[in-house]
Amino acid sequence: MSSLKKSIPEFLAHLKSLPTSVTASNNVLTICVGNESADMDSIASAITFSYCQYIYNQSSDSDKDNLTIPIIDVPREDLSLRRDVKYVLEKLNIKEEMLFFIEDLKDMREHIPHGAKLNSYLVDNNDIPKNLKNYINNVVGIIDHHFDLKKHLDAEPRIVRVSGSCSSLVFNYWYEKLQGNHEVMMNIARLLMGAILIDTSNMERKVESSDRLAIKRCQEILNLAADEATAQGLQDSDLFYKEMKSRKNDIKGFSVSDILKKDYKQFNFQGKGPKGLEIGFSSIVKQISWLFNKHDGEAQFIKQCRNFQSGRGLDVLVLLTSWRKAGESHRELVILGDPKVLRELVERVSDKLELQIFGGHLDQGVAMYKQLNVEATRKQVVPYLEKAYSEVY
Ligand SMILES: [Mn+2]
Repeated sequence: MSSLKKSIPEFLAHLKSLPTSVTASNNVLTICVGNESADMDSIASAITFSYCQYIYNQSSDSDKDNLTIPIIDVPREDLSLRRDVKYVLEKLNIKEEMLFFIEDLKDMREHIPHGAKLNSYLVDNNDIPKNLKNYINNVVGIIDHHFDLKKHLDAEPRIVRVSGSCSSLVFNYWYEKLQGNHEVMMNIARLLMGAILIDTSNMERKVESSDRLAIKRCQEILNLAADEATAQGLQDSDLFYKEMKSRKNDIKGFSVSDILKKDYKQFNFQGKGPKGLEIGFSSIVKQISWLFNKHDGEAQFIKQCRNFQSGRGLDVLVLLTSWRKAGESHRELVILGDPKVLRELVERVSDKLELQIFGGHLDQGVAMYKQLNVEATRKQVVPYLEKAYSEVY
């Protein structure tokens, strides 16, 4: 085993330098993967978890050669749609070529020895992402802040609890396990803080005790940084947040399909029938009227949405827009699909989400609502609609 790779970029470059047959030890290849939206939280959590596991294993005699590879669950070319993530990674000298994406996972799967197993830690997710079901054999550990699907009950750790950001749970887990190892904590604090601040709107919304604890610990560590260069200006979390947020909200120059897939999750809702409902959710950082203006008007925009819908084999496509204006949060919900299905679904979630129609019509297979319950994000909207579906079908 070569010498200890101390920083995150060194660790990632080390992983990249090894052939797959070496990373698979004892006929097992171990990865860590976030959810398919591949947002800052998922990416930061997966990289950090793998890095800390590596540092931790180095101090044990038996596990020294066990490596965990962080996987980002989108194609490599889609990283460019995440301008906030790119900004943070660049700031920390983590280069795109050091990262592993879906294509890399597929490639690894082909190159591990015949009969070898692929084990996965899940972060920001508590079941195997749908598109990876055929690649992953076992789930060995979970840290997540989504609704607990009560699967993989023997995973270790298995931490699934309410938290503004999964990154807070990942930070606290390793902070305790590595007993506050100062150098390692300094490395991960800078990455995880980015995700925590984005997920909690700079510690103003969705903040839980786990987030407060993680941010307090991160700031203590960054304040101890020997010099400005080491902390890279990250002690000023307000400024850091503003820089990230403006990049996250910058979707200028993206095509409609880019906008729809930038922060996207797809599900198959199970009813009594055999087929289920294939449904996609795109979270979007701009108001629907802004999207119409920038993309040749309502008719053209909706047409592109329908193309996206048929391209992905979706029965229903839901756009969840959110933006802030003068300190107030706003949300809209746009739903496309078969009129009868839409009517059944909307009827059952309308009260909870406080929906007010402002465009389209259910009979035409597309309806647009103001969502006055601005606290409900995709994390809540998905289970509401899933429950509605299971009540009817
Ligand atoms: Mn998350």
